[in-house]
Amino acid sequence: MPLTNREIADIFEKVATLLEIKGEIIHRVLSYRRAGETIRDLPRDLHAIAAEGTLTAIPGIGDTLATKITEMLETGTLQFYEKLAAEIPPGLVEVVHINGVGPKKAKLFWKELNITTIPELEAAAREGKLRNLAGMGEKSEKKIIEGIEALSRQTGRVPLGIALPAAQAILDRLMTLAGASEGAIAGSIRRGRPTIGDVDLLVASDDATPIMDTFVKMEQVARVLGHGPTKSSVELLNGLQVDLRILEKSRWGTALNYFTGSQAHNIRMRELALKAGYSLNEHAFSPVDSQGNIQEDAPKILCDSEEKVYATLGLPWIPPEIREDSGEIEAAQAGKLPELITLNDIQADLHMHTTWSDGTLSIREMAEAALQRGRKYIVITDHSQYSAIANGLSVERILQQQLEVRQVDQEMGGRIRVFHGVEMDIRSDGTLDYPDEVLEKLDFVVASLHISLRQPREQITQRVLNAINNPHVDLIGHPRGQLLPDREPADLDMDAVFAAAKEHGTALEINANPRRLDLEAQYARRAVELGIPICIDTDAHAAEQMDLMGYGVLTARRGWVTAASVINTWPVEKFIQWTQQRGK
Ligand code: DGT
Ligand code: CA
Ligand code: CA
Ligand code: ZN
Repeated sequence: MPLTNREIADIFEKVATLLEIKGEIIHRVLSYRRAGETIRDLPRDLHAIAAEGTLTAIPGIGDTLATKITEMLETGTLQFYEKLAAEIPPGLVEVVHINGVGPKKAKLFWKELNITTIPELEAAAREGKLRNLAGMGEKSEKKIIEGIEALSRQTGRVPLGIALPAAQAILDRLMTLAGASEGAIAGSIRRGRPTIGDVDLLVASDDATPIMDTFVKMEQVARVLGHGPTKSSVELLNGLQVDLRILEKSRWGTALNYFTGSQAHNIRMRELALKAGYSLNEHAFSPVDSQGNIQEDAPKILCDSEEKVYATLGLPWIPPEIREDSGEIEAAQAGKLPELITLNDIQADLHMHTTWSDGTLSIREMAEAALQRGRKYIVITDHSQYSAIANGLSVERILQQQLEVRQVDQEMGGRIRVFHGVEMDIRSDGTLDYPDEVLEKLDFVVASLHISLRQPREQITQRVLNAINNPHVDLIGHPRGQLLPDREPADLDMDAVFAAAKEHGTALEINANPRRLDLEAQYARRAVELGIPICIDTDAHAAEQMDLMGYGVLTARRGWVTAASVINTWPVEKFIQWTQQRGK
């Protein structure tokens, strides 16, 4: 079977890691690693590019790498990799990926203890055999065990921010075809889950064949996993699996409802249907007798809309984001579904960066970009001094920055208001990165954890509490510190965080960047139940990142959040009033 882009990317990345273990110069290591990353994200099939003879036009691919790609495309293997793998056990590539192990340690374990796989390493660590090696100790041994445990929790799921645009592009393409009358992304994407297992697409049409044929032949398809008249599955070049189902328009409602899920929600729906005398599946409501057997000759109820599916059960339509069997059925029955926040409710963005720290645009440019997107006010929140790699602001620089913010605010002439804030680090030792004399000069203070996220629960929770307890801190940014798909959140005592935030009226963020989506929905829901204000912020470092607000709104909707709880839905007067009440 010919290699896909992803498999070729994997080989290059393995080569990079093996070279690194070998002690090869970093420049060479990086050229393979970058090539791997580039190929993984490439929107076109390498076979097609090679056939055109334009491999070297790919950024980072020179003659040497192009020759290697050609070899893999033609033979399915790479001699250079095979030779390396004979020299250095390829299982070490996995070992290097463990948090707390790098190439040097992997080599040490291999040379000293002949460890070449993760299970061997785990056994050695649990038997206490690592702590006596050079540069190791009990603490680093324990860290490796934790790293292995974290790795085993990894999911292979894809962030929503990658899956949603990919799914939308395919759907848009299919909807241009004649005969496609309805189309939707269903499954976990429609429910706005932060990570996605596979993509589920639905199209309504009376003529499925040409749509199916187009689907399996799309340029971004790496392989066809199944190709049938009503259902096909493909794997994309980036590894994502996409299922497409095509059905008659008359069954659109039941199908969309079924394939949106969640499975738990579907089960509840089926139970309600049975109570009403029907068996419900993706095709129809079918009348059943008292034993629950389908009465084949009785007329079925077809639903061409989801509204009709819910109405048949005496329910109002339930927004997909809350279809998790976590109270939505009961709320619908009681007529108490929340009016969930929408993107249209968003008036402001209270967390963003400029060239003063690690952003790419000036204050003025960010203000213009936000204005273009219909924002009524923004807060400039660059990094504080502790974030040296992000060019964080010294006390002197942040005071200087304030003059520029005030000037831009003037220049914008009321079309958009521009406020001055900061994203202040909560340092590893739990102290805040600026003294109160500085904080009290700012309009809005975000405090965030950026480093030492693996501290024990008590210690890291105390850091966040220190920030909340400071009266100048208005918002905790990306509170749990997770990075999707696989970086675990910090081990925070969220009950303690909520209690403190409630006591001080401090807001908690839903960071809309799809790598974060933090707070996640279940925590946002709890916060809102407790009356804690929420901010949905893009944390933009560039203009386009302001367009990611929708992911934050989806996450909020999953958390049953209504506009009233979200500070940046408020008009600017109310925002100013709120900050004044907090002593600004
Ligand atoms: P994912 O792909 O893991 O991110 O999550 P989903 O929710 O997209 O799950 P998926 O793709 O397996 O199936 C899509 C929907 O189809 C799912 O949300 C509910 C429905 N479904 C699939 N299998 C079953 C099942 O065995 N029972 C029920 N009740 N519904 C199912
Ligand atoms: Ca799915
Ligand atoms: Ca699926
Ligand atoms: Zn930030």
